[in-house]
Amino acid sequence: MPDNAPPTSLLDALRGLLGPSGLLDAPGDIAPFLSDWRSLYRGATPCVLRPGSVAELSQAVRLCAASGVAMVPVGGNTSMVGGATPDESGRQLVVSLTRLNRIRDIDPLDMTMTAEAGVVLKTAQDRAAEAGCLFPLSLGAEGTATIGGVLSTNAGGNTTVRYGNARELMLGLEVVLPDGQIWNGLRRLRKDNTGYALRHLFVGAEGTLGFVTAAVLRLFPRARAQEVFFASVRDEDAALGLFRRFREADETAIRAFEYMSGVGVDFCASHITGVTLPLAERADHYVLVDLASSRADASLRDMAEAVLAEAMETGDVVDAVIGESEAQRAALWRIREEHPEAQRKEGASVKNDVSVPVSKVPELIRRASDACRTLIPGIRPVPFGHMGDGNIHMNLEQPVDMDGAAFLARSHDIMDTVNAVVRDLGGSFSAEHGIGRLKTDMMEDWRGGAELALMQRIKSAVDPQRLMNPGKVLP
Ligand code: 2HG
Ligand code: ZN
Repeated sequence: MPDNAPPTSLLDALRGLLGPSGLLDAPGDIAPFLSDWRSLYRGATPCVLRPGSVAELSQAVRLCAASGVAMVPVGGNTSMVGGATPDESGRQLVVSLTRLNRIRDIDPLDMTMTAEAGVVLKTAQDRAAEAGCLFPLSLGAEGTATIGGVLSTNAGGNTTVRYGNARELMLGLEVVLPDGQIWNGLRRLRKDNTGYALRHLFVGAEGTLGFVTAAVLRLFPRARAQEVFFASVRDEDAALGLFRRFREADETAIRAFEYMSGVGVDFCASHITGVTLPLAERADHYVLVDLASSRADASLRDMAEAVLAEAMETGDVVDAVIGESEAQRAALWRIREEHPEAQRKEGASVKNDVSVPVSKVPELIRRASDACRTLIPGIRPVPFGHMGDGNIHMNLEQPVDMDGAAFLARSHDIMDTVNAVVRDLGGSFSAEHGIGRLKTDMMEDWRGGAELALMQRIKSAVDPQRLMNPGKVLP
């Protein structure tokens, strides 16, 4: 682990290179970079570098590498696992890429967009829409998360079921390597079998192998029809059954298929202004389905209504509401998107971002909930998320009468309990949020042996001084 403190000469050289707007060292300016979104960690750093160009970043990295000083890349700082927070030593330099925020190119014929790392995800979506296209990656933090961050973490979100996760939306990359070299792999080719696909190394590496500075992203035809509905369902199996019905009716139409528990929706209705249950009766299980088509006729609505009617006849779906306007569709989505905030307002909670084969989702929810109730009586399971791709946020809320800190002290027991079920079902302990700092100690157990040894060798080959985001991903 590198532990060279940044010498004053390095800081002076960086200040000279980046100018006053490119190096923040006032306590008020660096404060937002010292803790993560969930406030799990509190780190220290002498300064935050904000290069204004890829060339500046490259030179800054060369200087840091020459002094053996560690660097922590950060985009929108929305990591759920402390992936972009420096450690407590005060020796790691934070490098924010938010000034690299140009969309370099949009090509509606190639269906590609070349965007720099600091472009906010929502901006990328909007710019694609202005060009008559769709950039489909969509997640709760899209107003803050950046392209560099979503690629570095291989973010998934709501639309993975249809469009894949960030990796599948990336055709080419530009990277500043740990020694400062710039690798320009910004190719926009659908076919390019020319040796190892190096771009895939950096996606999901969480900044431990270098800085993603720009990417060629895939665009899609924009939707001309959209239907969003919110339904109460009999149980978890009925939710999965509905997914199957839609898949059989038109697989390409399903843009998102999200599950929510009654408890989670109750939290949203009580804590989030403007959110109310859009159905007459409360239920224990709900789904939100987002369908889209590039045809502008009524066929999508007809299909949705036919599938719903069929599922209501069998009792799988109890009740449903279809959004009749853009505002109504957004209001239905809000019930789902406000889950993290509602959970936070309700009290202390432990997050488990896990995945299992889609067929096992109902069993995961039931078994993990029961096991946690046995572990801590009164605990409130709040499973929600991306049922259509097998990624459930198997979150647990503290018992009403338990002290929040005492509950959080049991975090490891809770995670172990959920993970035992996940492992038994052939799943993963981290589906879309990554490893960051929070889950490094699970890597040995889950990915040990040849797999982790190979990761360590790749790390040593690409970053021999181990300067890039130390303490993240690899134990
Ligand atoms: C979501 O799907 C995010 O809303 C956050 O991945 C999940 O807060 C969570 O556990
Ligand atoms: Zn999620």
